[in-house]
Amino acid sequence: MKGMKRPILIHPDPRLKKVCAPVSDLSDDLRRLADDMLETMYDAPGIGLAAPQVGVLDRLIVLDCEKDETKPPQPMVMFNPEVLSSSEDLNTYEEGCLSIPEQYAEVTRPAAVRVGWLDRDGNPQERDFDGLWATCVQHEIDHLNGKLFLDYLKPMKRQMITRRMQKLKRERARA
Ligand code: GNR
Ligand code: NI
Repeated sequence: MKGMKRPILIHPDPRLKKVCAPVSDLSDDLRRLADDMLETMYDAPGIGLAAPQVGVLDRLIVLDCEKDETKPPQPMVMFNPEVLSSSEDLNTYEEGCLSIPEQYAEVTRPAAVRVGWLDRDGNPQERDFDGLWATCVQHEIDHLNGKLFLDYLKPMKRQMITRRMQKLKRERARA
């Protein structure tokens, strides 16, 4: 159950722009990857993580948006997640991304979504999400389609953040 921490890719990286491949057989390797992603997410800390953020181009996301530390954790593992329907009403959240550290921007998305996926045993699941869970699951599914929250911003702001990240990566490479 307990996974190992993996390094998180920082934008810009070509792997964060790829459309990820559907998972066909749920192997032990894929379940281990899910455990590693949860470990990496909790360690960061973050509320979600998509496989491409650790360099694996498979359709797998993990999330836990339970913010109340007095409640038990609610880890979720979703293979091949799909938005089945979206509410007409929208919600704006200040989003961040573990692949774009310390940069935040408001993004507007459907306030509620119905999502279908395969759980870690390969059983199909379907559930409605709202609030932070709805925002997070949409943010994670975007990652599987090579999309970052930056893609919703005005070009000027996107370029400013991308330049900051290029600088951060140069500095990290020197250190
Ligand atoms: O940890 C995260 N926080 C967050 C806050 C608002 C909207 C989306 C997110 S997801 C992010 C982790 C991450 O980068 N997942 O891909
Ligand atoms: Ni992200």
